[in-house]
Amino acid sequence: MSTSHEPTPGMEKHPLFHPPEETLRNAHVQDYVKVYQESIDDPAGFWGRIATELEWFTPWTSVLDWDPQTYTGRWFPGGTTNISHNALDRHVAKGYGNKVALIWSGDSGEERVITYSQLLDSVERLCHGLHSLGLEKGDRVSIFLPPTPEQVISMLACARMGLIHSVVFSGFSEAALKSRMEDAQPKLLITADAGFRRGKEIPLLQTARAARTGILSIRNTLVVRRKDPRFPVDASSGEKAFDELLEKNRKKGSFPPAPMGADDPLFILYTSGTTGKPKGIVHVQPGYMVGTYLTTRWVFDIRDSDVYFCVADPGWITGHSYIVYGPLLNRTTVLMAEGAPDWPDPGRWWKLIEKYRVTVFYSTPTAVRLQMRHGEKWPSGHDLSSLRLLGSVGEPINPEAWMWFRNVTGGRLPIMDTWWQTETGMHMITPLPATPLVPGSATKPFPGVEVDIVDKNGNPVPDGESGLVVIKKPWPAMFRTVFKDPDRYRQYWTEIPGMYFSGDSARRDSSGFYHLIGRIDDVIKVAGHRLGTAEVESALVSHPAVAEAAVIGKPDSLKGESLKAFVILRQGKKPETEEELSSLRKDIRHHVREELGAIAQPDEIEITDWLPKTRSGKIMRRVLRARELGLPEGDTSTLED
Ligand code: 6R9
Repeated sequence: MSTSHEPTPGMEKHPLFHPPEETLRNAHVQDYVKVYQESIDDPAGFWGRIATELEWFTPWTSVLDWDPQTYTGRWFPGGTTNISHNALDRHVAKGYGNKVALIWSGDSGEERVITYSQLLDSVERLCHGLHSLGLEKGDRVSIFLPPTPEQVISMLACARMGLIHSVVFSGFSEAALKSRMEDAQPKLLITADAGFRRGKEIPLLQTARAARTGILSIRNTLVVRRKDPRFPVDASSGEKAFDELLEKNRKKGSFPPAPMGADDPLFILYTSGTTGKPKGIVHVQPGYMVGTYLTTRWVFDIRDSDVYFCVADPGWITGHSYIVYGPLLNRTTVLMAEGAPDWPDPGRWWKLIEKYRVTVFYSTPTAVRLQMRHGEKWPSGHDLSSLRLLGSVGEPINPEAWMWFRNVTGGRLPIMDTWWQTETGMHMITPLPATPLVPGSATKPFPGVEVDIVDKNGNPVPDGESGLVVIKKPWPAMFRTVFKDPDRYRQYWTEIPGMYFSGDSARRDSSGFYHLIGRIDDVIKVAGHRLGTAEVESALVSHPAVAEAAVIGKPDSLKGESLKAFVILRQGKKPETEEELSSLRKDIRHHVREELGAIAQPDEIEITDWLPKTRSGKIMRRVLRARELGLPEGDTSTLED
């Protein structure tokens, strides 16, 4: 086998990289081909064996109960378990209570270190507190917090009691938080007096207070006093201080974890789809637990000595699966950073890696490209020798960024380019540390996962040609439903009958490597954040000057994709001067920020008199995009004039 520095020639247009000897020797999975084949030949045997590595209160009666009529996969039916028990108590009982669970680095450099025992203690105290507030299994709790230990504690406490958490990214606007809560109907909202980013204060509580008005299901708001430990909460509207609730329950002792079965939800996470309304993706405890446990273990080759750093925010699925649940299930020391990668300077993350001797670094293509712009002097100014594995997620990573990431971290580390989705809950197409790599390819399916590239009718397309990415068999961390919207769940399985359709396109090369291309639906990934064009359009048309709007994604050298909006103005709203035009554009951008949040602001706004539409009145974004990018327009026979 060649060494890490010697690419194997002849592999399509990219070199093939092999893992360093040390990685190969220690990898949990040494022989991918064999393990994969076995997992596909006997999926129940495979997943069943993995599930026994975790603790169950009652054993399952079968591994999978699949209903092809409703596309419902019940994993480990008959069994009960609890993900917080497996992420906390299990380790403490085995004598790892003093192991560090969380290292937190705040926006302005504050540090907190929390052991597994301490984390369990906080979680149990919060459970007692939530119990005293009358919360019961199945109740929803919305969590609108910055990435802080309290966010993790809140998620785990909900999981322990069987409450369904719905974490809302703290960068979202009042309207975005409100619409998610209107759907989830939580009994409790957990937020903070403030968040911080680039040294600036973010008034989370103000946003939360405004968003909760009119949502009658909410009885209490729990306020983390992140900025001011003496901040006066408004008791008259049901606000309570998070720290006081924990303090009050200091001596209450353990809180028994609720037994959670195959149908019991762990969380709802809202994500963008092709309509204006985000979908509440529901995950259940047992299957999600097994899927995130194993993928974290095998993809990152977790060992007890690891310090694992994932740059996501728990407000997104990556944070749920690969900051909180997967790593803690594996008894990992997790480094969690609040704030921006380039504040106070572009060395922020590299400095953290050096300081905490990080071994596994899970980042994003946009962050890598941002670091590329700042230049090699930032990573090279730090001792990164502790690193042994890298990861990437959220969007395709271009080979140039892949090579840069590898080169600035010593030129020998394997990069796990993990393809997956909010819906899949866990990694689906991903390298393992011991498998060969092609820059820009997520390589091959994870064991137990059956992927294919097909056409619209579900027929496999030949290798080398692009097609639609489908999953052909159920997998443990699959989502259970779309909250209150079973039809939308069904659509995932009926668009290409009998298979789960991801919305992505890709091609598989002659060596079986998958090359992800991007979404083929009206979902855009801007800096790895998932946005629906329809959501942004409905925010645009709610501006008083806007009559109609269409949004497309354009290739962007930093963010992967950027947003361009085409806008038809209402009669009489047309600006007369350049100055008026520029101030109107600013105002529209600001309006979208207020409606959805900063991540959804269009990068470009073009005022137009015409939008391409079908005869039935649907905007043909495809045509707009082709014109914008100078590409062939494809079939325009349905175009109106
Ligand atoms: C985990 C996450 C899912 C969409 C997915 C795809 C894109 C994610 C990728 C990737 C290429 C990768 N995506 N990882 N594309 N290579 N390694 O991002 O979930 O926010 O639901 O987005 O992200 O387009 O369909 P989510």
